[in-house]
Amino acid sequence: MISEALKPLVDIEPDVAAALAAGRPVVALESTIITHGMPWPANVETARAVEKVVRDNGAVPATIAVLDGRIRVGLSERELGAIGQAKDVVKASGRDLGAVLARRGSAGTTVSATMLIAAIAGIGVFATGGVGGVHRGAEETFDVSADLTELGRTDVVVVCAGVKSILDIAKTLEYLETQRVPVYAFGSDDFPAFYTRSSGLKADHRFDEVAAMARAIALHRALGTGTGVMVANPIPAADALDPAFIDRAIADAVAEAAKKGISRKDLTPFLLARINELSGGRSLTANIALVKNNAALAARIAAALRA
Ligand code: PSU
Ligand code: MN
Repeated sequence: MISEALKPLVDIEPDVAAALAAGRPVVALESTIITHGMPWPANVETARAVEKVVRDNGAVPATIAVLDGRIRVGLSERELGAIGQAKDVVKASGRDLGAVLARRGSAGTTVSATMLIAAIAGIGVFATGGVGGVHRGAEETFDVSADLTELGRTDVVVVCAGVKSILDIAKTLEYLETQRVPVYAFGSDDFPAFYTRSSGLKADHRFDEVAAMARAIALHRALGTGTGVMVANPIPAADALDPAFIDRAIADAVAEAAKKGISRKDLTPFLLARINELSGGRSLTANIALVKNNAALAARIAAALRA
């Protein structure tokens, strides 16, 4: 539900509004991945390709962002191109939205902000690449992404490829358990690690069929816990990276960030960019493949939930 105070500041794109009104499947997409997660022009090409994958799988895509002080649910091709190149676009998690709107700013929305906006717009399924999590060394820094607390309080299904080992994956799974967020792995016993199909840790629940997973999601919602669901979809085998290769790039990037004192909201974008350089672009290629794979699954889940 969009509150009266917010209504004048929210634009729902006509295609998205029509689908929501008719009960047809809609998939939300985030925009920090465009503004801070990938370099131009791959960011814009990917954003457009991901929207097409959602359409090809029977749902309407709604890329969410803040543009010039307005919450936008669904962007045009031109707008996707513009935010992918703009320099004055900040990274906004849920807590930043009020301030960005008040100063009529523009922002890429993180998983937490996108979940919040999707929920008020009535969109229940959201696809992304990787969610934030508990960072390595969090026992010192307390760096735990707001994505995890939002999953604990907002009833939106987030389809991701697991979390990458820039994070402490075991602590991230513990935190999700504390937040009462179920983790459903698709077609795997293991919780995936973004660039690779397994983190070496088991997921709580495995589903091999979209229909069965949608049934579990519907029942989870019926229980009224109010939490989201994390769907962890392993990267396709053909696109997965060699674990030793990518772990080295990640370890080097994490060490460099620590040496340079990079922290807080700058840390994840720094690590993603550095890993892309250190891997000679292979992390970006894998990232693009897994986001498309997640968009297709999210569209199928959204369709199954409507059935
Ligand atoms: N992981 C990625 N790509 C991304 C992000 C994470 O592989 O673009 C972005 C997402 O928008 C996510 C955010 O919500 O980073 C998390 O940031 P932080 O770790 O600062 O909470
Ligand atoms: Mn953080």
